[in-house]
Amino acid sequence: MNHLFQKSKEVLDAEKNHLPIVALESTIIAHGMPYPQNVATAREVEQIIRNAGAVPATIAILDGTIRIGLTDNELETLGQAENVAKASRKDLAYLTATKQHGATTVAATMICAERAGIPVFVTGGIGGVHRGAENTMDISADLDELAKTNVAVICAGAKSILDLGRTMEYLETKGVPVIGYQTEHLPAFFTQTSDYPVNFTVDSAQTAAAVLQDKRTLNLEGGAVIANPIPDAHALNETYISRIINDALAEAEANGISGKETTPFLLQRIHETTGGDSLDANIALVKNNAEVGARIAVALNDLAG
Ligand code: PSU
Ligand code: MN
Repeated sequence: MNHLFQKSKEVLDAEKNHLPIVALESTIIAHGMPYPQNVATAREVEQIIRNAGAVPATIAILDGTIRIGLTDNELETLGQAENVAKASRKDLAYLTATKQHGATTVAATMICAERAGIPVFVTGGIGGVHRGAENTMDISADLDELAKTNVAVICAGAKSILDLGRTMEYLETKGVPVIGYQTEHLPAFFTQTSDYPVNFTVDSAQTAAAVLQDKRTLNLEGGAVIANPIPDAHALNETYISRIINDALAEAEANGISGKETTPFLLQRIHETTGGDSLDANIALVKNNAEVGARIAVALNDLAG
């Protein structure tokens, strides 16, 4: 760690006491959910992690400092601010050098978590290969980060705004294990399943942790995806959400949306057209991921200790 980083007191105390720490991203707060549900969810997710015996570390850039762990007030600032940059790998050094705020994506959060010595990271969904990428070449930097940075990402799969088949192929090429948590298929965020099998299925947090531990012992660079389906009671109807996603994609194309704007635009449109159903689902799956991720962090910490 160097002068660009600052750990919260809670995180420093956790380190001192050898407690497991779980990293959390901030793009989901600043660009993935509307205010005030974004801040309320961020706080609840942190509490779920504490209740499971781990310590949360939400990661963001504030005034150019990479913060590992935020206070309640800082979460509020991030959730309310309208002009916080979406920070992926390419943006990190610019935002620190020019002393700006940044909300870290999965890719950037993985980098910061690895530098801070945190091996487990919980989010909602990862970025992936976008539909039509054979023309646009729009492939999220999250995938290449998973190829190089050794942090496990607990998520509910990826949204079907993406091309899930190509996303799986890309991860396979890069040697990133996609591990289903009590599921044999890649979950599609709003729905529990998809047409794409995961590489392996684990039934417990202990087995997931054992895989991560051996991956480290084998010195295998890169991360792992642990895909945890949305709880059944909160899953959306597949036909219904597919139609909404297709409409949002058509609208993005008609409006010439591209680059880093694409994902936030699609999330926002889906939220508007489902009248909040997608937001409820999103909140439920993130909380569920926090529960499972914290248990994996505890198990991994036990193995390492
Ligand atoms: N998928 C979601 N919600 C999100 C994101 C993805 O369901 O909030 C965010 C994550 O921060 C992810 C980023 O890392 O979008 C990917 O953006 P892009 O496709 O521009 O790489
Ligand atoms: Mn992109």
